Amino acid sequence: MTYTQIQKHLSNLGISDSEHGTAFGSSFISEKTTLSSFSPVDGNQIGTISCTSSESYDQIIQKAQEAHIQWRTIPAPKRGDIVREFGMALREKKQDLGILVAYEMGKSLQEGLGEVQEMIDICDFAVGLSRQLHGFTMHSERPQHRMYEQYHPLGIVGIISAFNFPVAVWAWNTALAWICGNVTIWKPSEKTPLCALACQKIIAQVLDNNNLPKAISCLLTGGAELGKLLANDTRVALVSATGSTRMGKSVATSVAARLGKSLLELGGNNAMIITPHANLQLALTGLVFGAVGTAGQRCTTTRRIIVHESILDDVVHKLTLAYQQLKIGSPLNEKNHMGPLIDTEAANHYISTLTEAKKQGATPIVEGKILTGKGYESRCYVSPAIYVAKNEFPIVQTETFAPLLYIIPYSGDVDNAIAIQNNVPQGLSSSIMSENLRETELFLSALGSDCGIANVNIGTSGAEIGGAFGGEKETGGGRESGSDAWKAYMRRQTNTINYSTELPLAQGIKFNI
Ligand code: UN1
Repeated sequence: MTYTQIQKHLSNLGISDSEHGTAFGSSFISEKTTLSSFSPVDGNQIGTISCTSSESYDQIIQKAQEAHIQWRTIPAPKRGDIVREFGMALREKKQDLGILVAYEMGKSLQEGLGEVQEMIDICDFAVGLSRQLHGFTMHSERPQHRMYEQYHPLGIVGIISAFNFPVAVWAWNTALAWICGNVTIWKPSEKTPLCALACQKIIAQVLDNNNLPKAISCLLTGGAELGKLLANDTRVALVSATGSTRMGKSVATSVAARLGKSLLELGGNNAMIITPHANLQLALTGLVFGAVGTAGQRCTTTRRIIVHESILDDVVHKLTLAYQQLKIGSPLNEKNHMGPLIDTEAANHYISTLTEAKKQGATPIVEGKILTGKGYESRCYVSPAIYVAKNEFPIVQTETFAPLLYIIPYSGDVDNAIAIQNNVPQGLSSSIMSENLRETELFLSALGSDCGIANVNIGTSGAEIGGAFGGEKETGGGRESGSDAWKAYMRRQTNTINYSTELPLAQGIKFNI
């Protein structure tokens, strides 16, 4: 795909190379500071966007509060209708937005389109959910009394998202937040501001077509200071943050200090266990996609494989062969399996991690490096690495957001592999490759994986939107996307109604006056 072709798709999304408005898609910025977006694909500057000033931040919050007053009075199924229209608009723009995601973030076009598909899927899910925001009813201990629970909107939901899923993670949050009657304020990664702007323009058009306030969906552009503003702002009822554990701890601390709500989806250190009962062909496919897909920049990326010693040589041999077949290059060329890392800083960090891993005692099986030459001018392309390591190495205990896979051998029973898999601070995704029921059921039991996601005969990445998505321990404990994750976006109220002529007290207490 040529740059001229890419530009055509950008202009279909209303993105020009110098964008000046951010909040509500129109000019609203008073500070001069700007953010430039560079593509890791070819190093080109794609566009420049104005940053939100603290003055405009306050105006955005006020507009969002006003919009919420109107939005919360609209019945949930009608709010669902708006989300349906958003899903339809995304279907129309799928190709354009998928290309922008691939070009600005650097993931393969297929994955870029897949990300937009996740947005469409969550919209469909949210539309159905808009008629199912159910609460329980209970039997009261008092005669002629009725008790039930209902769910109400929270107000403003702040969303902090990362560069690696520049559009889908926002959509998981917003689609649910909106049907629940909230308005949203999005602080996207400063590395992918144009993806955010394109999404904002699509939803702004849908809101406009329906004569609804555009501030139902707000956008902040700029650096980490904006995330901090959201975290400290008592007017923001819930802050949903996706990104590093370091960022999550800072958000969680600020939100907790004001007793606000937070929903955290942070780092993973995901492992695949391969037992002697695994179908190795299946394991390899899931493993290679899990380790090098999105150039190792998914929070669900497979970072460790825990392999039984009896099959270690076979796995290493097959994996090495598979890595030799990998094609690395422009993610817009569908022949390539792996595109670039997000920027040169990420590439340099990858290389210094490889050096550090060797220093700590890890042995390279496949060595990683920064690629140079034709097609690699952006200096963001790297080759993936496989190192044999011990789980207790400090470097293995941390998340490196790059295609570095550690092989950790285990001996004896599957319990030993499970103990290794759990012995890290993070708890997002996990998987076991085995056709032995005793092993797989143990892995899924309370004695098994301690992660939020535990898969059998599937890799660690590529979760469907219908399940609750998130993890335990340093992953933050939040759940986004499917199942009953919507409850995090609402406040629960218990109602007790007395339709008798008496006032009996609970617990049988008598209080006569
Ligand atoms: C993320 O990397 O933050 O499960 C989200 C997956 C994707 C979502 C990843 N559906 O790999």
